[in-house]
Amino acid sequence: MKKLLLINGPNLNLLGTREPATYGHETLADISALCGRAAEEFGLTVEFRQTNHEGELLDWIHTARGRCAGIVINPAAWTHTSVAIRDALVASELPVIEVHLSNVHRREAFRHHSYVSGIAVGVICGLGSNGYRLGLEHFAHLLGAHHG
Ligand code: CA2
Repeated sequence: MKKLLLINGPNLNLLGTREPATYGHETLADISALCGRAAEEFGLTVEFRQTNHEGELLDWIHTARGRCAGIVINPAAWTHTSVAIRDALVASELPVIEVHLSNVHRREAFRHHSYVSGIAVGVICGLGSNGYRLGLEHFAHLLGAHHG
């Protein structure tokens, strides 16, 4: 089984409780369940996590090296601020797919720049929770995992 680390940044624990016009009605638990089903379908295993603490996210990226085959990340607001997350992702030497629920390019100018996109295999944004599923599907292709 190919294992992926799927990590979510700050405030995403609030999903489904506020700002549904921007982020939809699904909770993070709903998205975790969706990713679990998609992983099974694509012959992958997924560790799905969320944190509001940047250092914790960095530690998870560091320990993914040698243990996981790739990283799917929604860095949330840290997308636009964190050189540290970019550096940790590079140091992991793992392929990275960046996911955003909303289309950041239709939103405020400060969301148009990402520190992660330049080192990612690809970026999916604006497709809601389906973006996570598509990210996992792409990893299944990249890693040659077998659909079940
Ligand atoms: O669209 C995305 O997935 C974002 O990564 C979400 C971040 C935002 O800062 C990025 O620009 C785009 C914000 C996540 C906060 O999530 C909330 C969910 C419900 C209520 C409040 C915040």
